[in-house]
Amino acid sequence: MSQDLFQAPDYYQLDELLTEEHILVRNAAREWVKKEVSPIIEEAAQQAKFPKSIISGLAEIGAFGPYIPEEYGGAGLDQISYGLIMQEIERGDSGVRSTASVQSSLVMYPIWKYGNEAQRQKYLPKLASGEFLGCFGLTEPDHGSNPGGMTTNIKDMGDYYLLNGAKMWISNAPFADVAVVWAKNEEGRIKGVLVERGMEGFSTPETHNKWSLRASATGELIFDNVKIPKENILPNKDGLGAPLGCLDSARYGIAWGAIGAAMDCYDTALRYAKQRIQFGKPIAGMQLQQKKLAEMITEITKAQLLTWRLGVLRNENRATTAQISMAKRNNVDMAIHIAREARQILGAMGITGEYSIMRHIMNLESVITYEGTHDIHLLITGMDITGISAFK
Ligand code: TGC
Ligand code: FAD
Repeated sequence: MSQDLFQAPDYYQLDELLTEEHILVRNAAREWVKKEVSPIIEEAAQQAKFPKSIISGLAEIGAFGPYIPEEYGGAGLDQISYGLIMQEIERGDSGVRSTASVQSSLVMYPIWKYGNEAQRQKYLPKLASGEFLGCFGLTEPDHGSNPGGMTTNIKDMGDYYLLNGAKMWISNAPFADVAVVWAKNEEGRIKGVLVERGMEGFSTPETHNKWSLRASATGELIFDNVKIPKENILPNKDGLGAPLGCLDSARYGIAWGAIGAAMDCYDTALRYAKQRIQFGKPIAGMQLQQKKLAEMITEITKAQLLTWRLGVLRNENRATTAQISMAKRNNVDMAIHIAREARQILGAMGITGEYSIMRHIMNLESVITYEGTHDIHLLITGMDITGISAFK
């Protein structure tokens, strides 16, 4: 990839809405991405390899558990700092942000919120430092948008539980040390189960041939009569609301992350358009290209404002699931549109790995599907404003 010349757009001087701490945290993440992610990410994506070398750096910038209390190894930051870290990481690559999202909001969050003190002490510090990597198993081959229909199950055997079933499309599965798995008990109630690598009957085959999110490893989780010690059940919340609560936190991070991908595409296209001469002048001087660029910065600015406000609401514990859905849906859609337009501004160069845009487009095809599809989030908004569910 060409040298990383990224300059973040801030058209409405939104930095003035941030505290000194937000800016420090954001700038540290921004510098780290420039130094450690940009130089290696294109090759990692081309080779479809998760770049394990970045794990310790992710931990150092506070990307593993940004809002988890410091007593458990987290960074103890607020929700806006969490969002800004996700924005900067996804500016580099959505797959790297995925790793941070899963670790923080889908693994550390449920252990922190739904686990007991022994579980918190055992797992959280190791997850925060990157010594352990985790994954989150909700989706099944036959249950994606409808996770409540899951068939993965646990059976009480007296001294232990027996876990059977399978999960699919699980980020980080191939190398995760611990999996937070959602399974139904004999009463049909969904429980969180901590499954550790090495448990007999537990395997994690990798999913190959992805055209998207190639720098993130995806796999299955297969449970064939896995003996689960009773202390590995998350005791403090059950039902579908437990995994959905984790999704609120991860979807919020994605809303910020998508802005990062969009900013990178816009910035790349703007720089290219100013330099690329056709018909005797820079293409940035052509009305059609200006329309694209002007619409991009308008949409980025609207998304920045929406997301900052959502962060304030989350800091005050007032953000609703439906508000988070709106931001995830809007921002990912905004980013994928900007990426496609930016790609066109670069002409043929836009399809090469010399620039990040094509990789962002392909990544965003996963981001618009996972953590609730574009359509599911629209239905969540529809249900919220009408009071009528259109899912079934
Ligand atoms: P529904 O009847 O609406 O709700 C069931 C129960 O859950 C409660 N609830 C929530 N609780 C906490 N937080 C939320 N956000 C909640 N949303 C709902 C609800 O009150 C109810 O509680 P109770 O006590 O009455 O039982 O459920 P439904 O079966 O109709 O489904 C609703 C629907 C479709 C919105 C939901 O299931 C959904 O969001 N589907 C999308 C699935 C999804 O997002 N999967 C993501 C998998 S993880 C992933 O993709 C990780 S990618 C990570 C990466 O690499 O970055
Ligand atoms: P389906 O649910 O089969 O949906 C197919 C289509 O039907 C979609 O367009 C959808 O919008 C539409 N649809 C579904 N229901 C309705 C309805 N009621 N009304 C109207 N339209 C509807 N899952 C995890 O648990 N953990 C992970 O770590 C994880 N990582 C992922 C990583 C990647 C790279 C990808 C691609 C996915 C990952 N997922 C993960 C799975 C992801 O959450 C699901 O793919 C997603 O929830 C959609 O499920 P599905 O693919 O089965 O699609």
